[in-house]
Amino acid sequence: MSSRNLKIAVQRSGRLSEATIGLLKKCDIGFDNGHGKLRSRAFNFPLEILFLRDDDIPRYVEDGVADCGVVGENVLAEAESKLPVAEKLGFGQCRLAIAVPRGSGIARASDLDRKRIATSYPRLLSKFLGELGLNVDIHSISGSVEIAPGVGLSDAICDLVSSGSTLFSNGLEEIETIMESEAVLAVRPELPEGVDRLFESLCFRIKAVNEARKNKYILLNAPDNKLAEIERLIPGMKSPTVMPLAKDGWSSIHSVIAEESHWDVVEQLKAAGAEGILVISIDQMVR
Ligand code: PRT
Ligand code: ZN
Repeated sequence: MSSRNLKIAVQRSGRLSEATIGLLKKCDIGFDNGHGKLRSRAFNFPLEILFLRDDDIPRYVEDGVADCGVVGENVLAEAESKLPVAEKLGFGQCRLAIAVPRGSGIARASDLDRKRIATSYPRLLSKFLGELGLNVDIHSISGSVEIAPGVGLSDAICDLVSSGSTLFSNGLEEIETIMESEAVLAVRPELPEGVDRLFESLCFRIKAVNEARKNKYILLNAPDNKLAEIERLIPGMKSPTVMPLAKDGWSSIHSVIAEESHWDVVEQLKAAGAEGILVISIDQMVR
């Protein structure tokens, strides 16, 4: 048994909070995340959850107050954090981009020389512009970056974009992407003995949940003379399970298929003679 709990830092309230809490719950880790809580102890896994502002998470992990944390790659990069990333988590996707007012005549990064850019990401922006040899006036502001050109503070902005609707509704258009980002699980490089095993168990569960999200379980009935074609469509993890039905000349087939293409496969299965097709979500999957 380990001497103490594993401690994980998560965003208290913001764009990553719901997905992070959802991920831990899908790992069957139960805890109370009641409103305004700053820390919580899981009841069925030796885990303590610290709820923090996302910008503080790299520092808390580096200082060892938390052992690991869920945070955007953009935050780690802006903090110039050297923390290793144990898992990419597949949510919180966005990009850090430079945008300009539509019709400004600024079409590419090289047009930004001697211009003013407002951003909450001054380090990443200045590194990007420095590599291009551009001389730009960076205004570091902490929020509402998208209104800066409209109020005359800057000629361009550098901010996170996901759907693009914020840019659009502020009359802005993207001209350059500086980095792509998603939420990751960052970890302290040297975990104490015992805590390292807890962290491995947590990663094992997270991997199983993420793998499950990308796949579906499929069951169907098929006439035996169509089995070969149907097995080719759903090869599964090793091979599909084929079991005879009580009705002569028919079999039941079980397999796993990729979530992203499952509708196409279901159509092909139907066309190939399959019947009674059931598609079921998987909670956890270990290859
Ligand atoms: O309070 P705290 O400091 O914890 O939160 P925060 O306000 O600093 O961060 P928050 O909750 O806004 O974002 C947390 C993390 O979510 C970011 O660090 C990114 O890793 C990730 N993420 C993903 C985003 C977005 N998508 C995103 N679209 N973070 C911010 N935005 C903002 C963007 O700044 C802009 O204002 O959403 C707007 C653009 O969105 P679209 O959809 O209109 O393009
Ligand atoms: Zn923040």
